Amino acid sequence: MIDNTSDDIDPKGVSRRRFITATGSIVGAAALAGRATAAQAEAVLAAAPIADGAHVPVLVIGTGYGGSVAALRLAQAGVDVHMVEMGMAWDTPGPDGKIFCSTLAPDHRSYWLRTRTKQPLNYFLGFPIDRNISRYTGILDAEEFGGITVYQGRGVGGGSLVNGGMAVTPKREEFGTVLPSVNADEMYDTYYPRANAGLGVGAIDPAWFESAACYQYSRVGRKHAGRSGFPFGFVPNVYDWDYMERESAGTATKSALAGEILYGNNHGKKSLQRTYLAQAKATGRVTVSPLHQVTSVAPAGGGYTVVIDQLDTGGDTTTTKTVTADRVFFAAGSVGTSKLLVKLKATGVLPGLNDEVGKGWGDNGNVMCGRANHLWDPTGGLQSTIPCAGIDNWTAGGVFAEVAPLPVGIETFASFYLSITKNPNRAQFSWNAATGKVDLNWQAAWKQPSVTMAKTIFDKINAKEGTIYRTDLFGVYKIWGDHLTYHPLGGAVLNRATDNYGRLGGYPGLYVIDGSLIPGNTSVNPFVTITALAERNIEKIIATDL
Ligand code: FAE
Repeated sequence: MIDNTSDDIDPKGVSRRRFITATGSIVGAAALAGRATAAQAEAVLAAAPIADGAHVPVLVIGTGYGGSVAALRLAQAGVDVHMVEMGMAWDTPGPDGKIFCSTLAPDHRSYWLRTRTKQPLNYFLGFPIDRNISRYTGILDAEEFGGITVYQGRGVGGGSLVNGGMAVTPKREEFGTVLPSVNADEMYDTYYPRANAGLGVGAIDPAWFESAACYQYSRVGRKHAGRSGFPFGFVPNVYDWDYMERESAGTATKSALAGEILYGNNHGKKSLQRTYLAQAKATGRVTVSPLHQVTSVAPAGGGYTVVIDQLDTGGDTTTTKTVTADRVFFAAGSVGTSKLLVKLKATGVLPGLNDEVGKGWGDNGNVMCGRANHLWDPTGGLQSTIPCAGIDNWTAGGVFAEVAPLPVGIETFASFYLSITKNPNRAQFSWNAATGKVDLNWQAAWKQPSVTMAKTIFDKINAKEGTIYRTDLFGVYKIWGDHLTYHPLGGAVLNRATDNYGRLGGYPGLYVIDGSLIPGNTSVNPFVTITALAERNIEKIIATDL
């Protein structure tokens, strides 16, 4: 039997079992890791919790892609910005000397206010692999709605803290379906290049790829795709590829090669803390309040009154603050922004928001599956957590399937895939007065089109290779990971809930600037498009509104 009990570190003190067994070595490890993680921490914005009663020119709700672009560009234009983030700063090493824990040993740092992990891939060899953890304001939120679990990053840097770093610009010919009201020439000439530069997007060295042990799983994926006639290609990423080569050579502390990804990367990944937020910090005009959650935004004499709960690491409110802001940017992510706007409209705080608010939400067609390879086709016991390639059958079959790692540290003979599909279903957020919460009406059955599309690739590969699907990764005899999404999009769709630049009609000075603007699907992984759209919108807003 797999041991599901936790070896967690008490978030308020020192480790239990680990302290006793590893006192000597942990000190050395902390000293080493502390040096390396200091570089990571250096770039983080200085936390300067906002004072009750404060007035700020601009308040940004959330510190993910949209929020970071807005903060940087406004600061560069000479405006002081305060960012409010419900998650932690993630700038201080824990008792083990590391800021983030690995996927193989999730502890209290892993999940947002849970006492048991909720791992996306939650079974192995048919056994459940979730484990007990201490309740803490951890980095990954597995937010459960009726028909779907939505994974989101929590902390200064938003989703960039937990994501796979795949930085994909949609194909030019698909853009009309992604953002129909946006001028594609402007996006491809100006804003996508600006976003890619700002994010530090790079590509793997193809020669190194051919020889790297940690990408055997991708080479197997390529071989199988090719033999079934599917187009296959490299995918850009924000991971520092030179650093990964050094990890592989044994000259740098391992991160992607040590199972770090879902709960943060201690080295190597260029999260927003190292890119947009580091630049924002350099302006001297941006401050941030971590562990602060916005609950209300109400009009107040030309500006807005913002109510904010300050949280402790157990998730309890320690203080409620009321501040005022001339302008407020909603950048709380697709779910966070939609929930706030739907609640504020329904409870009469912002009654003039239009009826499109809460609509047009999609899961970017996410669905996962694994295939069981033959014993002569191993995928490697060492797998980089950073995906670098995918099967592109979007045009013919509506699927872009990334060849994903299964970094469990042993040979599994499995190929694993996260597919983005052209799922047409869209859900709506609504206020539930009885529970005082916002619901999402996504139905579990709405994933079926995604499964059907993904099967156009993997049924064919299985037939060609004489292989079968893995049935032990998402439950007992369950093939499809069809209960979740990593890519929530929509809920305050551009040119519908807002004007064509994210302005909320009827409320001058209120803006939406995150993934909620995008109507449910980007045909590829979404954060480059979220960043590029934010670059486009903030440029217009600075030029015309300030
Ligand atoms: P986001 O980055 O989610 O930031 C919103 C921030 O607002 C968060 O930090 C929240 O904690 C905070 N917040 C929410 N509500 C409040 C409130 N009321 N008060 C204060 N703060 C609040 O939004 N995308 C890719 O393109 N490539 C990938 O490889 C990829 N892999 C992923 C893997 C995982 C496991 C996950 C979860 C996501 C992945 N994504 C990937 C999706 C990507 O991270 C996501 O689309 C963006 O982070 C969304 O950016 P936003 O700016 O919309």
